[in-house]
Amino acid sequence: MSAAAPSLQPLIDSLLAGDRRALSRAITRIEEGRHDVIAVMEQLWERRQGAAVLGVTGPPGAGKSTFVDRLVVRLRDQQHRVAVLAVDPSSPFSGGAILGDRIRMQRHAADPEVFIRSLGTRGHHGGLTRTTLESAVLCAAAGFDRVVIETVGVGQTELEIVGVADQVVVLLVPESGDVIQTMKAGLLEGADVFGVNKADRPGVDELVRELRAMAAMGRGAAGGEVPVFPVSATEGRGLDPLLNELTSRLDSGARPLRGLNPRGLVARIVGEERARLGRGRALDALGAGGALEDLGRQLEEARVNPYGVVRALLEHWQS
Ligand SMILES: Nc1nc2c(ncn2[C@@H]2O[C@H](COP(=O)(O)OP(=O)(O)OP(=O)(O)O)[C@@H](O)[C@H]2O)c(=O)[nH]1
Ligand SMILES: [Mg+2]
Repeated sequence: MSAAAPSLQPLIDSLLAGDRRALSRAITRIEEGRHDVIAVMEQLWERRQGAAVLGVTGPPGAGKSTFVDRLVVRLRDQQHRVAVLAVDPSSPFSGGAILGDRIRMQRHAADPEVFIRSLGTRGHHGGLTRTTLESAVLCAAAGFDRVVIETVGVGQTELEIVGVADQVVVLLVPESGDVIQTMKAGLLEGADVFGVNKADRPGVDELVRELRAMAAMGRGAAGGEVPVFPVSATEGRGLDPLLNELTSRLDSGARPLRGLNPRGLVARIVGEERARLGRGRALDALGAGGALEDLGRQLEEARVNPYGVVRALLEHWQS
């Protein structure tokens, strides 16, 4: 095991001691795509053991945050330390907070055993899957043994984001009917449990029937039939059966990072790092004292065609 850069050791030590600010700072480094994250991850990877990751996904406004707030109450009742990561795939910048999520989970803000963080990617490296995975592992390393990931979406791509989760709850509402029609296959493959939220409104029974029929025909993420629960997250109605199902699944059969394809992960990270190194080499070659410094200068003065310079660089490396 290689140690992280010495300057990072205090951050890692604070994180391992459960310090939420250190955890948040470490996650920011992930979002920024810092190179040193790899050494940090290497050092902390084994610490994911014992933590369970729960994905909550569904269309915008389905009530995910309201549900997560209730889920956190339940997990805290069970003495778990809970981290909530709210992912917004539509925005590359998290800025640290999504207002609605914060408001709906406000009552946990003062609880030192709860960590709430919005997650974005600055778009340079890795993308959201890697950001989510690495942040979840850091939460586990900081002693949060239940990590809840809230993410918008019902399509295959969005479900990939929670591919790192041990259990995935897909939360739907009657208004999302059209979405369901187009997303059936992806929905079923990605879900362990369906919640049909806003059951205090009309239209829920029909959607529950439709989902149950769909679930009976296919296989969910874990290979079994996916249970469907009508709930009202705001009123708390019908929530207990769903929460019982979820927590008992997490307690008994959590499979850390179930959806992870380790070969794919390594291949992707190596690709990213090589690209980064390649960029560095190209800049060196074109910079002061570099083999192609003259070309770099001409590029700056717009006297050469950039694509011609790319060709020259590639030829330079091949020779
Ligand atoms: N009637 C009713 N409204 C609900 C229920 N659950 C949530 N809502 C409302 O739906 C709105 C959206 O709730 P959120 O919890 O923010 O939904 P979300 O899925 O997290 O939304 P995004 O993160 O923006 O995608 C809020 O106004 C909630 O009060 C419910 O069970 N019944
Ligand atoms: Mg939300």
